Amino acid sequence: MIIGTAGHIDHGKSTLVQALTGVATDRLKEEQARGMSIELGYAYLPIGGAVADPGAILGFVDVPGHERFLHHMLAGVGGIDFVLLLVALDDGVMPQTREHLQILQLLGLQAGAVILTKRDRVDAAREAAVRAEVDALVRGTFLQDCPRFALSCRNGEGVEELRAFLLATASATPAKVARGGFRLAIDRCFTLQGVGTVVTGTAHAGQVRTGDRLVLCPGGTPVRVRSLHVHNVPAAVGAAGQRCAINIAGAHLDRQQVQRGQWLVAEELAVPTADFDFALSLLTGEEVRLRDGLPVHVHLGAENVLGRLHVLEGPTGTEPRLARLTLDRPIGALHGDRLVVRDGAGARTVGGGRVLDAEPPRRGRRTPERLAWLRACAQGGSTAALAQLATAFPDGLPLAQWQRMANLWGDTAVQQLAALPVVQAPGPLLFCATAWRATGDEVLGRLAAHHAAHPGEAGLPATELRSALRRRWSAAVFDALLQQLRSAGQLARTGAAWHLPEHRVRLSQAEQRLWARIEPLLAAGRLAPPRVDQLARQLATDEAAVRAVLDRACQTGSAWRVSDERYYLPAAITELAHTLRRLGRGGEAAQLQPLTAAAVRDEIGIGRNLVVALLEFFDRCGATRRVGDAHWLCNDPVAILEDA
Ligand SMILES: Nc1nc2c(ncn2[C@@H]2O[C@H](COP(=O)(O)OP(=O)(O)OP(=O)(O)O)[C@@H](O)[C@H]2O)c(=O)[nH]1
Ligand SMILES: [Mg+2]
Repeated sequence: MIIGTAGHIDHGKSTLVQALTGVATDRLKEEQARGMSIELGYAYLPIGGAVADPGAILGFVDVPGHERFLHHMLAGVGGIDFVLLLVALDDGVMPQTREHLQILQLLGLQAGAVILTKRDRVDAAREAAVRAEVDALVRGTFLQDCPRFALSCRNGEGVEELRAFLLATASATPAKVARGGFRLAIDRCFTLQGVGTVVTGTAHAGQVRTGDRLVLCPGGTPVRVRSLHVHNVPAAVGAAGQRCAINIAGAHLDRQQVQRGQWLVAEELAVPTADFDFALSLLTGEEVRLRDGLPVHVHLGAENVLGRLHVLEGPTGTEPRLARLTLDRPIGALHGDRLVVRDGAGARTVGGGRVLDAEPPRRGRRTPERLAWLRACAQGGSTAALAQLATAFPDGLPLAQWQRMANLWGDTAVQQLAALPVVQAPGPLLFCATAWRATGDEVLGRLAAHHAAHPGEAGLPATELRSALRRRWSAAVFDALLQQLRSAGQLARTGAAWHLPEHRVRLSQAEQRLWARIEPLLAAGRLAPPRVDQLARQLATDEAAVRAVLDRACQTGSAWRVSDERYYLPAAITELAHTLRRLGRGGEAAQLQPLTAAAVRDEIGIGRNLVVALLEFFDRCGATRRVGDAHWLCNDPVAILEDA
């Protein structure tokens, strides 16, 4: 458990941490000279039992109370689980007591205790008055019903009770679930003699082990974990909810470029963002100051960055506002991260909230679809948001983007997705299963209408079907839909034409009569059937009529068009495909051989020009590829023809 202090300057935070842990956290010369904290202080207290077990150690983050160092306070409280809000009994509730509490509330903290300090300085009447002030302060906040301790660090009264309470609370608090990719909010970076670069911070998700490869975000520098300390003791594994000190190394690592505010993350999470959408809770009184593009300081994790605030919608009912932050520079931010927003001068807290979508689109930020997606993200998180997939991402949501939102990878992601109403398409992209089926139905409906209107046509090519959808689906995604319908037996393809499986091109009676005379001539010609003009002459018919019937026969799958002049029966083409496969694979030698016109001609004994036309036909089918004068097999020609 990580415990943070909070409260007004000089109310005794650092003194209390020292009384509890024995560690003096004000270590800077300036802090000692001025008698106040400036930077964050860290201390650890073993719970008892094995000290080497990081789970048995309480971590303390001591923050400064001075309002000028509020940005340090914000960097410190981003990763705490439990807060000690200190109120000195002589001073009572002061401005930073209120401001710190507001910040903790905005960060969504759930647990803590109020500590009334300097009891040695006041009488019972004063203590009662301050208790009443505290009652009013915490009403309606997460600290409303929390335990209170009155104590003195001067004479030690009450300190033991508090320590016992914290140890008991920590023992009763289950460890955080450390799932997903690792994330650590860096709050310090230093160089240790003989060790190298060390970063410290609170792990927000996942686990880290010696040898792991991680990335600095933003920056993108890859590093390797040399060793680590968890809660100040050497450890093999660090996990979410623990303070870690990690010794990192990397060929491109420059100590000067590692800063508080950066994250150390698993590779798949290293996607910095300069704008994100979030659920904004405003502090009372800030509403009137709100305007589009308001300059603000954004505090997220240990980061502090300038940006502009744009309200997107709301508030509606009890729901917070939806807003976008456009930052001056990219930072590491993920769905679910808490943040605090202060005014441009860094003097006032404006509000705070939770990141909903860290990879928002540039355009259409306020469309009803977009707002519905954000509302779903706010209410049910990354999984529930998928219910809005159809409208928010009609062209698919990149799988990796959703995985970053959910911080869900590997088998866990596969299992979770399998249980959800989504379809994975090439990209990989996620589609709403219902919308996916509806698009399939739309395609089937369009084809049914086409068949009814044009019974003599084989069907429609994929490109035409896709452009009719008026959606920006890629050819690959649309093809996946068609293939799925085909596997399900709902769709078939002849040549390039997609059609309903039961659809047959019907030749008119006149066409059928002519085809019945053409077919035997093609069959007799076998691997060298007559040209169109020769057929017309032999049958004493118009050449255009012969060509029209041949084209129609191609649509029904009864013939193949090899060139403008030459049509083959399927049996002959299949025979050629077998021959080319055998020759191209090098026969017994089993080594790819070039298919030159001469070699093929020698094998099948037909004219050179015809062989050239056939090889070009197989090129077009995708079975062979021309390189110089030769053609090389690149796919199985027999399989390709069967598939077509
Ligand atoms: N009499 C009395 N003095 C105390 C007690 N606790 C702290 N002090 C004194 O109060 C002064 C401020 O204490 P700190 O612990 O530095 O206060 P802080 O809250 O850490 O202050 P910042 O970090 O600067 O916000 C010091 O001089 C302490 O000795 C107490 O219980 N009784
Ligand atoms: Mg202090």
